[in-house]
Amino acid sequence: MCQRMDSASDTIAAIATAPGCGAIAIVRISGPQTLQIADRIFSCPAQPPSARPGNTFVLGFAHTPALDGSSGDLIDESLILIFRAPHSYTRSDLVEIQCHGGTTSARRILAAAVDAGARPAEPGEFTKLAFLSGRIDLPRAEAVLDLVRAQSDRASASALAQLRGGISRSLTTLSDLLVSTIANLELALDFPDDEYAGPPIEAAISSLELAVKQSSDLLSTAGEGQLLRQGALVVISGPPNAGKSTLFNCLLANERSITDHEPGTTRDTIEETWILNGIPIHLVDTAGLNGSATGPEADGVRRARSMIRRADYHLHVLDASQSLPAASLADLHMLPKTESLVILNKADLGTALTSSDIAPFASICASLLRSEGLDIVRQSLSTALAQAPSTEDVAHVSQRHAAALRRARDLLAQAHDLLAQHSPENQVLAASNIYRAISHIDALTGKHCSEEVLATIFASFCIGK
Ligand SMILES: Nc1nc2c(ncn2[C@@H]2O[C@H](COP(=O)(O)OP(=O)(O)O)[C@@H](O)[C@H]2O)c(=O)[nH]1
Ligand SMILES: [Mg+2]
Repeated sequence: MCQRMDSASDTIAAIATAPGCGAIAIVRISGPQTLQIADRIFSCPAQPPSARPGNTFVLGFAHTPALDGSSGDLIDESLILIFRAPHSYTRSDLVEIQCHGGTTSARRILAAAVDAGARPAEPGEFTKLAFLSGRIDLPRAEAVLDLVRAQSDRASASALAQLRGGISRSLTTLSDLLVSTIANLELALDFPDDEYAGPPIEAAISSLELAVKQSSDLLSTAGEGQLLRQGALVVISGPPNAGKSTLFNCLLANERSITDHEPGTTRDTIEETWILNGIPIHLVDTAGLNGSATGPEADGVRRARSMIRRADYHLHVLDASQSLPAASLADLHMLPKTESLVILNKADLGTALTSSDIAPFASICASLLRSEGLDIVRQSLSTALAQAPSTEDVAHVSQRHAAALRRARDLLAQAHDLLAQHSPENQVLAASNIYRAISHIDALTGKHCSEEVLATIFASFCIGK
């Protein structure tokens, strides 16, 4: 386990709810001084907070710290929830004071807690304490952030599966397998001439095959994990007046972008988040690719091209009622063929342009004005983004997990090949590879990891979590 931070001996406090107008706001306090601080800033009938059992709550008044018998200035009528160590989120004493929403009460209660001896918490510090106290491992701590940030039900289900140990269990199984493999291997290395050295080596070879497979299985969830966490940047492009903004509005089911028969109506890039089958999509409408544009329209075209370069996927709209000018054909062929879908729009006006003219690009015939072809666009986009979406609520490894798992898997595959050569020197090298793979897995679970890694992970949390 990583070394406990000095801050484990501090008592930290933060507003745990988002700023702004809301029904209630919550101030969280945790650490060894929590109950003494609560007694100084919270008054309730009968017993003070510190005399109450854990897992209880009581209605009372939050106030500025009481001094020498004086009761302090009233802040708000509030509820206090008391959690006693080790039965709390951080495993330390913890209270949550629920006051009226808005910004004033919570801010004043936090200030009162700080006056009474608490330190303002850093981002993610409550979850960091939960990790440092051993209550949750690192993948579970990261899942808390994923859950808070989830933009869709699917992303939230994946984060919850990770919070409930989906990834941790697989990593423990893998780590246990490697530890027993190394034990077998060490035995064979200690007694190389022993007639019993052969079977352990063979067992280690099979175990490594299994370990490589387990790593690959976890890694196979990374692509979808990235999609659920970050979403996909889908850019709508095409020549002016083809129906790009009409497509944008149809997909969002919202008249977000202005459409008009006049070319050059959309001058800037317009971005909205849209959830398609649980995948957060950052959908961007762009200015038409007009090579002869000048002034602000030319700026819009530059912005469109810059967006197109960054896109994960392209929806390229063409007016199918007219033949395609050479410049527009050239623009189309700048796009990656496997990550693009062409919408042959305005089919109601005729089909001068057909799918064979734009082969090998995949295309869909549509009349967006009549909402025809939209379902196929949605379906094709969803399939293109998540080839084989997971059907159950499975956890998905993050980019951090994937990077470490790839290193571990490569080391294990090499170890496997080295052992298969049946030479004592290679067996020593193989053992060293397995030890290194174990250390990558330990860094993943947080069993051994640097303060630097932890700081990076928890810095992306919000304050109060
Ligand atoms: N006939 C017909 N007109 C369409 C269709 N889709 C869009 N339009 C019209 O084409 C014009 C340009 O559309 P717009 O979405 O602004 O094109 P953009 O410049 O590519 O964004 C508007 O007058 C739309 O109403 C369609 O399927 N059929
Ligand atoms: Mg437009």
